[in-house]
Amino acid sequence: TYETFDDAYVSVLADIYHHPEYFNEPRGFSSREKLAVNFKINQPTQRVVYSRKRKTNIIFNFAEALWYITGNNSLDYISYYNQRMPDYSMDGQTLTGTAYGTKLFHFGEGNLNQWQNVKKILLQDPDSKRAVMQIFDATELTIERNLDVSCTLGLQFFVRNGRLDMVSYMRANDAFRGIVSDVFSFTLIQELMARDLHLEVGHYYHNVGTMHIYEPDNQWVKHVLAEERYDTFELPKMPNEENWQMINTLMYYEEKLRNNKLLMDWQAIQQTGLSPYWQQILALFSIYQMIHYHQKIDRILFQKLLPVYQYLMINKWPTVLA
Ligand code: 5HM
Repeated sequence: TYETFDDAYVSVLADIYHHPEYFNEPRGFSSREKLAVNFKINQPTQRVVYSRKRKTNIIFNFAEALWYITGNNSLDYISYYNQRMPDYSMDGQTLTGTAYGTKLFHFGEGNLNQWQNVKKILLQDPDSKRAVMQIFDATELTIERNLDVSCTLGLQFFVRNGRLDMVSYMRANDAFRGIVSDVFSFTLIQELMARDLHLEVGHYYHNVGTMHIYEPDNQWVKHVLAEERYDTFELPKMPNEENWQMINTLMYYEEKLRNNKLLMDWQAIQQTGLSPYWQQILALFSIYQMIHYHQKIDRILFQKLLPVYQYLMINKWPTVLA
């Protein structure tokens, strides 16, 4: 059990690195692994790693979580935030395994909205043990040379002691890279579901079939594990309000910023009708647009970011922002 994800990350990474059970090469990639790894986080809202060496990309984290939450599977969208995403796409337009949002909101042939199903079940029977959103789909293994098979099997929600706990189940997780964005996105989904149900966030439980580190990352992992203790921050909590409407508005502007059709300063962001929590995320996207398109950084806007976001941005893009 750990208080925050930052605590869990360093400890699990060290354990896989120093005490692997197996060395092998699935699909030809050398790695070390441990099977059936799990941990619990007491404060799932504290979902960021603050390492100076393994630099969290807070922009990608929010972009990916919102990609899931809005049921999007577009490669265009996600590759603007991460240039390596096209490597996983079979058709150059969508992602099939990694685009969990399509699974959550449009599952299978029946186009099932699993979010609504789970919400309904928990409203009817808060003690339920059936509130599962399935992600991995058996048909993914029947596709020849599939580049993108869901690593996540599913997410399970529990109302316990009046709070919303969540358990995630993954068949495979990269303990150095993938886990950082996975835990971020899953716990944000947990927090959004908690708000939907008017509950506080409870615990988060992470369960993984194979937790591994790829061999080319070994040197870098060693540096991260040798790092002195660094500063940590407090992330803001999602407010109790019309979050779906906020997300809708946020993503309306996100599309314009991503396509460089609009520039937004602090004043423009305040006039969107977004609440402060969501304004901060729009401000992050606006600054990322300036970085991505090599525009002059709006220093006033940057100064309006919460200290935690300023820290993460400078850590990731020191030469552009310092
Ligand atoms: O051969 P396989 O399909 O398992 O390769 C996918 C790799 O991406 C695995 O190492 C898995 O740990 C990592 N991964 C992750 O950690 C992939 C996804 C995408 O679903 C993810 N987290 N969310």
